[in-house]
Amino acid sequence: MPVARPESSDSRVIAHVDMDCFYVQVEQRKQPHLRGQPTAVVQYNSWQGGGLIAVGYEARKDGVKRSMRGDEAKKVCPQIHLITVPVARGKADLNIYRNAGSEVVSILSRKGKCERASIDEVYLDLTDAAEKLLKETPPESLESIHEEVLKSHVLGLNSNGDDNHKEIVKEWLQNKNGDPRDKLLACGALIVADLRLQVLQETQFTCSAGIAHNKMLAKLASGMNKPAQQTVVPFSSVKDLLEALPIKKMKQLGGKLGSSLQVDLGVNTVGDLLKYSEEKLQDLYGVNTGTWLWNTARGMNGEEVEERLLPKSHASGKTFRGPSALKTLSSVENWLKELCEELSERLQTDLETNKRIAHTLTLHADAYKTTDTDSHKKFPSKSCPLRYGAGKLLEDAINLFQGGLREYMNPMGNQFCGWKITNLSVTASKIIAIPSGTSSITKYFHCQDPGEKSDLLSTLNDSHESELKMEFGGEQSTITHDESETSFDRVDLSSGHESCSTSNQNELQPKLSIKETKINHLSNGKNIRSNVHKRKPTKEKGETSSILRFLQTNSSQLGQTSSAMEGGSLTKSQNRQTTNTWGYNLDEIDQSVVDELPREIQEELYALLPRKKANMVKRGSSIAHYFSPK
Ligand code: TTP
Repeated sequence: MPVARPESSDSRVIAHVDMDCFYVQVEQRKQPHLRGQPTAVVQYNSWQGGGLIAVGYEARKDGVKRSMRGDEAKKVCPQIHLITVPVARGKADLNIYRNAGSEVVSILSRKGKCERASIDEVYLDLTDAAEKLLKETPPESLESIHEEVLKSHVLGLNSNGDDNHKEIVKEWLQNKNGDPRDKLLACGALIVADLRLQVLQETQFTCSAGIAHNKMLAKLASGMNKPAQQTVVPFSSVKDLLEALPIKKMKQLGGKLGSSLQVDLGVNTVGDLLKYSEEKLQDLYGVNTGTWLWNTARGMNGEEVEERLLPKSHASGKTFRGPSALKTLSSVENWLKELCEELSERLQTDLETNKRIAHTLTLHADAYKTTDTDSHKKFPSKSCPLRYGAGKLLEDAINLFQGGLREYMNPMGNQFCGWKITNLSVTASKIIAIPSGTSSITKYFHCQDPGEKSDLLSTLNDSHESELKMEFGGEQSTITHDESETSFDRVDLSSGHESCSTSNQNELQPKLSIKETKINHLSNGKNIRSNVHKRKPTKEKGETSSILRFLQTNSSQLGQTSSAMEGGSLTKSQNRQTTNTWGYNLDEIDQSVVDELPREIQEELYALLPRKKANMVKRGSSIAHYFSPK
């Protein structure tokens, strides 16, 4: 459901950069003889030549489309080169594309806040850089402007690609009397052109970009002139741009909401929305969505660019079309094993490389019933706290699948037959960076009685290697990633998480609080999960259920006893460990050290010690200074 956010400022400079026919470019870099040749990348599925997932611009000129299969593309363009995506574990391995995307992100992030939105697109907030440029070397002071900037498309300028195009664009860029907001966009155009050239020089990839005052408009613009071009949306051109834009082309309106606007209100273009008041739209679609629609019709969007260079979640999935649909529990389990192994590898790599931990595992499936006609019922997505290691992932994924299947088939239905699975995926989400200073905490756990090894350690360490690798810089495993082999086969980097993150997921997510999730994560999933539901929902002072358990202070300082900690959720050994092994003086915690902790833990600390906060003094540079064993 779209969320309306107040327009933060209409003088922001936001760019959306999208790689051109990305997988094709990656393959052409690998095999340079394919450059300039009609080329397409096909799925790992040889039926009718495989489905096309990326089509080069030379092939597009010959009429090849992404909706075609290889055989059809060959008919339309006999000289086309069809490259099959790399394969691992019997399915597509998108590793090479993901790594290429990372190369690009590292370049694009040089000039401002950078949000990696998918495998091949990013948003940039270039406001600061543009303001600086405007102050120090405004475009009108430049003697010459790079060709790449002059080739920009500026919406609302009547250049129509004529011979004077560059002259007209130059005039706009250097207009001393222009709207100050346009001047900032002009600076944005200079910066983006420069970044795109750097991408080309350093990676050999071309990309296209949209430059506007907000994310929504920048995204719309980046696709308007492809490949290898950029489009600027001055404030004055927004109304014309949206007036004729088909409603379904707008981000977040491609689905049910867009259909409802069409069918129920007869709204076909974004401009058609202008005739509805905000109140009316709120009446029809709720306060948030109503306001969001009202803003959207006016080109207003307050969404911030989030600083994020890494994926928000990892997903591994596979589609089983036609006769390959899965019909038995054992075939589902076999595939879940493959998917969980792959997911586990990627989680380990993320942990080792980026020191990030995922907290939620979600299973999605598409299914139909063979026995009745009521096949519209969706297979419910199911989530649980994520435990590290392929074995545990598999165990949990199987449980989630069985839970989903029971619901899907109804409690009375026969769960062992009468269904077919056409799509299966496992997703790891809620990925949080381990604060830099805390990596040593897990090392200390190694020193403890092996019989009392914390479950945090055992989850991190399920493969018996991960933590050691993290501490001692062991060899990294290869990132392997795959998505389902359908048209939705997108790498899972976007905030929207297109392939797997559905609204369904949220609805079906067990209603556990953050605190409860942490308990599950840190403890033995099954036992603790059942305990969690028995716990009082309110948070009691002194009750520590997250990483704080491991960092338990001397009970005298908090006036907290181990029985307060038990709260039904800690195992005996964990209690012993936390009370006997760890000690620190809360009065001496340095504020900057607390700042290193994840936000929820900070909040927990402050909730425990509201009055201590002010007393925190500088003590050491790492959280480990405070949390070392006695
Ligand atoms: P897109 O950015 O949608 O398309 P593209 O980069 O191939 O082409 P364009 O120049 O029009 O932007 O997708 C990026 C990559 O994601 C694409 O190269 C292949 C992959 N992809 C899939 O695997 N499945 C899909 O359904 C889509 C749309 C893309």
